Amino acid sequence: MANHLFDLVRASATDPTKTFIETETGLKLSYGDLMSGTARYANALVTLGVKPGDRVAVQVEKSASAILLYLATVRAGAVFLPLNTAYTLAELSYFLGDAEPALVVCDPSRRDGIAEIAAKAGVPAVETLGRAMDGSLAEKAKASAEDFADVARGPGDLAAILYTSGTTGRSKGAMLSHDNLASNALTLKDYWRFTGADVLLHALPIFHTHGLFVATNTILVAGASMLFLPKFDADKVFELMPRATTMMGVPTFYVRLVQDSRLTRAATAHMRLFISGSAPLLAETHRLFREKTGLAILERYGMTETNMNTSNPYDGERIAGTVGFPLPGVALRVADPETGARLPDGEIGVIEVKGPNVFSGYWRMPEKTAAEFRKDGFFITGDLGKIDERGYVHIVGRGKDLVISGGYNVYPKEVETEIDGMPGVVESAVIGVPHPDFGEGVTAVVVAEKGVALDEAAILKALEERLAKYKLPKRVIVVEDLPRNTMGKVQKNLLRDAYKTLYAGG
Ligand code: MLC
Ligand code: AMP
Repeated sequence: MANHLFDLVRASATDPTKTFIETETGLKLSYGDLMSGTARYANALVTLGVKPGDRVAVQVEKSASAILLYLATVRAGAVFLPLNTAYTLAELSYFLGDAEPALVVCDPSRRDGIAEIAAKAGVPAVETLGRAMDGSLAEKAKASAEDFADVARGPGDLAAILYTSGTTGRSKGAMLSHDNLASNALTLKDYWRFTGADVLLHALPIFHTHGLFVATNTILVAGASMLFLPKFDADKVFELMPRATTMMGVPTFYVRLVQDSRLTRAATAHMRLFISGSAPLLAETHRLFREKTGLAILERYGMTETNMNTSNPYDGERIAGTVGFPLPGVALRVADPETGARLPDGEIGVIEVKGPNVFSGYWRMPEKTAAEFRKDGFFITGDLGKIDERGYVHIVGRGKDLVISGGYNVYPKEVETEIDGMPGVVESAVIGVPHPDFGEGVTAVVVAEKGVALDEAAILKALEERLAKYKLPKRVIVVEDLPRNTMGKVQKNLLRDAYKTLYAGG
């Protein structure tokens, strides 16, 4: 049966002996193992009652088995819903309640807590999958048959839902179709010249677009290989570079690499391409990297809702501080934020995109979906940018109130709501200010009730139970009041300016 996304994988898995993933423990998974392993997991999913269209929510550590589970979900016609391993039980409860998955898969160490919230959300099944190919789901997969008749899925059918936090209130599940993922993977493979000879150094998490789709899907459709690291670790990166040809990373990876004396032409001699995205790469990082290695980092721009939109060229000039050209098949315009009318090149406006890469909407939120698309089908990214005279797209800021820390999005509203609910707090404003390692550091500016002495450590401790660690403010600053404009709106730009050197010097 035709399964739009998995058929592409099948077509590139021509050599069953070829390595698909090698992990740092030396475990090797070939393309043959991929075919049989995904069949086993797909059979296990069906036995557990997962039906086409059902959501499979997955919060597991990075492993080769986790990739098998992703692809098995696609083969079974179900919808893969990966969740950040940093999410707390309080955060997970919302996702389970909203997505109503048929199955939750979690790390064995988290089973008890997750089983409790899953039961409350009415999720019928909870299974475990550990990093060492262990866990109850791994056992069920091992005991299952190694062939599977793929469930028929067309280009428009859902393959995945990825939650992105909202600027106001609740997280939204971005619904991604088989063709959103397939078309982008094929485009990136060609644009970045991936072939079966490539070996990608994979140090990103696999619960977001960057590590799961941009990296893994591109490798899959090229029939290439990945060296899988559990997380970014400069020692391991230098150890493996002589065996790799490419790496994809968030700017923090490159900030750390350029500070390392081991970064030289010799160390990167085997590498043909370094790609950066998910947050702005400083021109200074680009310059230092080039100076030390002779290689220009290729910066691209994307989003959970849209997959990848633009990229600096493979052959042409890779210009620091720009995100390059719209990818083939992607229509991009810079528009007036109010009207959506296209602005002349050189003018700053909101970036809007349209193409096969763009998602079909937010899960069960038709109004929110409608509000973020123009009538002519363009999606409003909320990023502010301009197009220069050579056609390069520049991102100059964000129209949305969002902080990006080490490539992870933090929506101030979510952190403010938690802080505002604490005893002794009148109000708070959460901002992002320059941070030498994470690009932006989440920072909370808090107003205390009269006579109350607020304690930074106590606020952080209370937040820790509610929010994933990367969302926690790196600093909490207590002030008398917040600056407001005549409309009464908090002037975050003034706060960002006041604290712009808070993290200077490390
Ligand atoms: C970890 N910490 C962070 C953090 N990551 N704090 C803020 N921001 C982050 N991104 C916390 C840790 O919990 C720890 O807290 C402390 O900071 C220091 O940890 P570390 O050991 O230095 O961090 P590390 O584990 O090395 O992680 C940093 C990182 C990682 C940058 C390598 O965050 C990472 O891999 N980020 C990639 C995110 C990503 O994949 N984004 C793609 C989204 S898709 P403590 O208290 O324990 O000391 C997307 C679309 C697109 O955006 O275009 O791609
Ligand atoms: P996410 O919702 O996690 O997918 O994050 C998407 C957001 O990351 C985009 O809307 C941009 O604000 C930002 N982003 C991604 N790539 C880049 C880049 N190369 N430069 C600047 N911002 C980027």
